[in-house]
Amino acid sequence: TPVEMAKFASARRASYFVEQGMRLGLGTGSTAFWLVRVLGHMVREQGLQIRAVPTSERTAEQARAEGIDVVTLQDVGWLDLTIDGADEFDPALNLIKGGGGAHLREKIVATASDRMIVISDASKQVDTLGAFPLPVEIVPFGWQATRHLIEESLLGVDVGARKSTLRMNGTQPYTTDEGNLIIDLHLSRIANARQLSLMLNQIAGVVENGLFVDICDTVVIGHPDGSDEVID
Ligand code: DER
Repeated sequence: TPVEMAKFASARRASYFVEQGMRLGLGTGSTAFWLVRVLGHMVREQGLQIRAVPTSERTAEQARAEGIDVVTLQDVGWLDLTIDGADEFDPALNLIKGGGGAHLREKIVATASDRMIVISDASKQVDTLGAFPLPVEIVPFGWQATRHLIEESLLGVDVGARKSTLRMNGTQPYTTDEGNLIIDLHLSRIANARQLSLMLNQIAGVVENGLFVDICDTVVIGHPDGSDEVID
């Protein structure tokens, strides 16, 4: 489909930044799916040698199946490059991530990298972050109280509408790879992403939020016709 072609085009262009011997962070989601496919091909057909740190169990499984050398962040300590998707990116290349429920490990891996490249399609490009629900990972202990504290904190910032939902997986609450829960914040526009991110992470029980501020270095946008554009 056109959207899959756009995602593939973005992943293919991003693979040009992968050098022999790199320690690479692998993202999570449907765009990162194509990155793992492209890298698997390069490993099997072109002798690419990389050590890859996945940002989720599902990316780890896919990467192993592709024949990619999967290691832990503990094994390598630091990464040369992380390539991951995003739910939204603004002109400053700040992101909302976490649509796929993996933003905690994604932010750990991205910030433990010399460079972060986001692979995306045009639907993720926004002037102002906030239309996409902002995921917040919280510990299960007393989660209703934590959710109430989050909602209360939003009264003090300019985010337009504000409603929170517990992310579900069928009839059960969704649990992350770390065994935590996710509260999705349905806002309208985030006037100050840095302020909101810092404020959310101060709340007891909050582990991490999906705002990536000053983390992404480059965004690659793929298009359905197979073309791509790189924004630094
Ligand atoms: O959950 C995540 O952070 C994903 O990377 C998300 O931001 C992008 O997922 P997509 O490539 O399936 O749109």
